[in-house]
Amino acid sequence: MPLSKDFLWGGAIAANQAEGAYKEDGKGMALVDVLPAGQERREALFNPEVALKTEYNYYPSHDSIDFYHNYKADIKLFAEMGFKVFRTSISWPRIFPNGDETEPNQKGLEFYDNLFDECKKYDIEPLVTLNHFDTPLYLIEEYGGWRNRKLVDFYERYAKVVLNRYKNKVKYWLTFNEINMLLHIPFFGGGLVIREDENADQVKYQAAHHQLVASSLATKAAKEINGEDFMIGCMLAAAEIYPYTCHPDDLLKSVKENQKQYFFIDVQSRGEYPSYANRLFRELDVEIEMEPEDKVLLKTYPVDFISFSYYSSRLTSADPEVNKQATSGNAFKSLKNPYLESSDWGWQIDPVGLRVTMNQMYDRYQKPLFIVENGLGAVDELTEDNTVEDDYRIEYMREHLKEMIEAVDDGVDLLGYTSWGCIDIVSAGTGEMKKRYGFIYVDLDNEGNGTGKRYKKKSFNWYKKVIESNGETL
Ligand code: P53
Repeated sequence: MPLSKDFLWGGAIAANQAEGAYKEDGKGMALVDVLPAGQERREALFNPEVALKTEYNYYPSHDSIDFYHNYKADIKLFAEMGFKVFRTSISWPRIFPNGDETEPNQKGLEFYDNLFDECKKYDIEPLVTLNHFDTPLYLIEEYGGWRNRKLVDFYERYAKVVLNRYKNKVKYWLTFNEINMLLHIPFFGGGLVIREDENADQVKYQAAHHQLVASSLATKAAKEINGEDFMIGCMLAAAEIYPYTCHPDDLLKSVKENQKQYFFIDVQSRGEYPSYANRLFRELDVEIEMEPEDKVLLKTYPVDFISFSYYSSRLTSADPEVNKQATSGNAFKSLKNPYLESSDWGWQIDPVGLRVTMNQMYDRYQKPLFIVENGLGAVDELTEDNTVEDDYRIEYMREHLKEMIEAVDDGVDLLGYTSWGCIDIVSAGTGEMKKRYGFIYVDLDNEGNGTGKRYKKKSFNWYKKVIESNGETL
């Protein structure tokens, strides 16, 4: 078996999709707190200017699954499955409600103390994202989100506070969730509201530069606070982009599209802007404004490891006519791959693509990888005896884990695997509860009705055995 005995098995959630308690104990509003559910959410995500002015009937993040009050019982269930690691995020506006304060909110800090202590009780290593789609709303309304360089300072202050506070409780940190999401859903990733008369690429890449600098500053702070005891990672929404045909133009197109994804990690891991960015920026008419010290900073403080989410591969063509048929099951547009099946939400299922992606990333960076999201969002039905026969989820995960193990056998250094939404939570993309990923069913519907009770699905016991056997029994 290629997996080492200290391989970190576990599951992942994010504060804004699970905690609820959106105003409790002094928490400020996050950008997700103004996003509705369902079809309205898609519109809001791509038209945030309207969304910010609209009163919706229901906001899924306000209560979510109330992890804020249920975390003890939930972590106990994770421990029962044998989790060695639990990925969650710290809600920035719980710590700095508006984002630009100088003093943190003590109640917010206490919550995460208690949460991490609870993990320690079961020897579960927390893996903590500093910013997962929940930039404080005030920083968007008052400063324009990540287009404003001031956000770098606010983020640095926040990062220093939490890195210091939890230095004896948390070893693994991620600076930004799916940093490349900024290009695809700029409001989610960067709190950006882009006007029609602006060069959107200019705004996005400038904001990206700010996040890249902020990420390096967090890494710098981490090294100063806790030296080598911290492990700091970046996080990419990864998915190899395949050429539609073997036509050389299609291959070239896929190479170029892949570069656009890897751009972020190239900077975070190698510590400098990649050479292909010169031409890309020229063609997009983008000019990055930098402070004199930025380049040295990026070079001096790269990440220690590279984490990523993987749900499916993508497909692109050099022929604009063909590319018109690309559809988006999620934030990423893709052509239909005739060899693949799709999930209930149209995400194409490609386990081999995980092995491909891992090989590509490891070849490129030669740093340990960490799969921090992977899983199947599906419609689950609670049976009469209070379980879910989610064989489709087991099948999805089994096939992905097989390929993951193959990739490790290929020589990829992999720290761990945390499946996405180990307990049912609100979907990021659609705001629905109906799109479930968990091993644990939560009795809530799309409008927030239900008891909120937790039930073990069939996959619960399956995953427990996977962990127990360190991946031998799939
Ligand atoms: P949901 C789109 C494409 C790939 C990853 O997504 C994405 C998204 C956003 O929808 O986000 C990540 O909940 C993200 C999680 C999110 C998960 O994928 O839309 O880091 O917050 O929940 C799954 O099905």
